[in-house]
Amino acid sequence: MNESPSLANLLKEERRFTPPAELAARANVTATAYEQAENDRLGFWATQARRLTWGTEPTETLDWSNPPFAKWFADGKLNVAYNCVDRHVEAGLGDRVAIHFEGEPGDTRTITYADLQREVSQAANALTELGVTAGDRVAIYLPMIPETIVAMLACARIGAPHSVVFGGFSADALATRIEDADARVVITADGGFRKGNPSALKPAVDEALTRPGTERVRHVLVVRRTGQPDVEWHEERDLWWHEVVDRQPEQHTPQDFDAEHPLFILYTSGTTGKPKGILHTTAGYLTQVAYTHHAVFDLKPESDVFWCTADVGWVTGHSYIVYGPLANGATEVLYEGTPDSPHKGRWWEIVEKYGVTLLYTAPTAIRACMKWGDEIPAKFDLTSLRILGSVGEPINPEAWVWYRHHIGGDRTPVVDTWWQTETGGIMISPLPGVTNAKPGSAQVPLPGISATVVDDEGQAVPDGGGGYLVLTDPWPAMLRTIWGDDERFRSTYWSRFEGSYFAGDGAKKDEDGDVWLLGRVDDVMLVSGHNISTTEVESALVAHPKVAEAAVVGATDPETTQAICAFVILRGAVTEAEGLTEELRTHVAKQLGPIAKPKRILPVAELPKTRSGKIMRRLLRDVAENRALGDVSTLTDTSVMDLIQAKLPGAD
Ligand code: 6R9
Repeated sequence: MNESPSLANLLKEERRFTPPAELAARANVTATAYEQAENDRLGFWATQARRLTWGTEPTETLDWSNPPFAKWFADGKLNVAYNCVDRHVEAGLGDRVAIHFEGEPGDTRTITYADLQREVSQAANALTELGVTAGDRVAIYLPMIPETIVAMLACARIGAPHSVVFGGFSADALATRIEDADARVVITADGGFRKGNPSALKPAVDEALTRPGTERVRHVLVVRRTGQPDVEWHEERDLWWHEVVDRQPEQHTPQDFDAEHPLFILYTSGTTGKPKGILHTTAGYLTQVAYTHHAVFDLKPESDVFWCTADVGWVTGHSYIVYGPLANGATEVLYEGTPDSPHKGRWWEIVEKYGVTLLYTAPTAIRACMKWGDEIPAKFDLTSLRILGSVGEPINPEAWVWYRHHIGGDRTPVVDTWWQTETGGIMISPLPGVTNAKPGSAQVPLPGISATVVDDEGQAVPDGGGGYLVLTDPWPAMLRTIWGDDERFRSTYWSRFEGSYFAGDGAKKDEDGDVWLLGRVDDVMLVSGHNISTTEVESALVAHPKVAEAAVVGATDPETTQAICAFVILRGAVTEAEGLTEELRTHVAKQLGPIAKPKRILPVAELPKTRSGKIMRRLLRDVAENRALGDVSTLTDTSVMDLIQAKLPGAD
């Protein structure tokens, strides 16, 4: 990308939404936080660290003497599970609901903080009995059930870093992750429920453990969730969770760990090479996830009901289902299944049932709901909602406005939160009681976070310019390294721009200095000498009333270097009438200018996505360039690609 011109500024979005006066008046965080952090960034984070209960208070904030290896609060000690559970019980909040669990088949459990304390203590005792000690890695391969949270907190309690692997990943993906982390115990379940059926998990573990490199796994702890018959059993190795955990004492004394003790490893697939084990540590991580959850969602723990719909196997689940909300003593919903099972209103039914006030989801889910039709959420009482969040991809302005209107009843601020597995917590986001929101923009770095947009030479671009998003100062929840590969950590994130963290995302700054994320740099297209972001063309397509979702890629083209090729999902009742693709091409040209007019538009039924809902443009590029498909192992549903390829001959 070295000599290519900066991203063109194509999209014009003029809509603005001010914070509701009442919310602004009672907001946890006001505009002064920016000033405080600006004046004394480290002092600001030292203050935030006081949200936690420490065994030994830290006297130093940041040690950056050996960049890019940061140490935060290095001489402090604490226990993460104590902070997420026990201290709330000690404060007299044992009866507060921590988790409203809603299983896909409709079974429910209500777990208070006192219940959670007992369960986490028992699980910690069980792991200790199995020989797990501080520093040992534990792989967790579970559905979205309370035991997943309990298992993670139990690991944290005894200082055993966990590595959660998506329940949807294959035996191969699981084996690679077990091997790389050198895990000693795997926690799994017989299965989970998905789209109305039990779906087995244990067979993938059995298969993974036949692969070389996984021999050091001593035990597999199996939660009984579906009750499927004929679970294969290895007598020496396998143990039922209920047999081992339920008989344990309900007390467990948490031990304090160093602030920089490893908390978890989470693998990100990346586009090439073997998955990167992103390492997060104890106190800096917990400080930032607790602070951001408090600030961005304006959490009032005594009255709010928070619901993050992410899978626990994604970083969003780690930070905003487990560690952030529980450190803050929140009440939250945990839902096992998919949004459309058994019907397309399931999520809204859950919001109504539990009186959810704060909802955090991904653009892909919002666009799916747009596709299913406005009448579905309209059937439910969603008036409890007061703040809506978005994460995972740029949210197209049209989807943002739909979310605010159809889900938020035009009352709720929408917070578009930019961050990564690597950043650990939210980095760029509006504050719901402060920021005048712009649909489609994550807008401003949070207090205490330093981010900017630079050009190819690493110079900050002026307002109105485009380039690459970088983080210019270390932050508490930053990854500490790639597990076992310091050199890859350095070269991946810290070598492109001297002294700054390169996030890998294209971005622009508008005239007010607000940041707009424009997708992964690898996805940026080069068309007749202009860099064009896939995000902007996708947003223009989604702004057309007939389009629910769009994925845009640049396909090699002899005349223009790359040609814009768009895959679109049409809204509910719209059919593929003649002239539709032409209408859409013209619409994009009108919105963004002729340079952005797609050469080809292909209506499809589904798009290839990862488990966290990100569109895998790389596979669409393979299709558009008539190549064999690359690695599909992190795709949710591989049949999607067959459907798309089957449509190709009739394209254009
Ligand atoms: C939390 C998470 C990170 C990548 C990131 C960027 C994209 C996430 C976004 C967003 C625009 C947002 N991304 N949030 N892009 N606006 N609000 O998603 O972590 O799975 O590691 O992905 O996701 O491209 O670099 P992760």
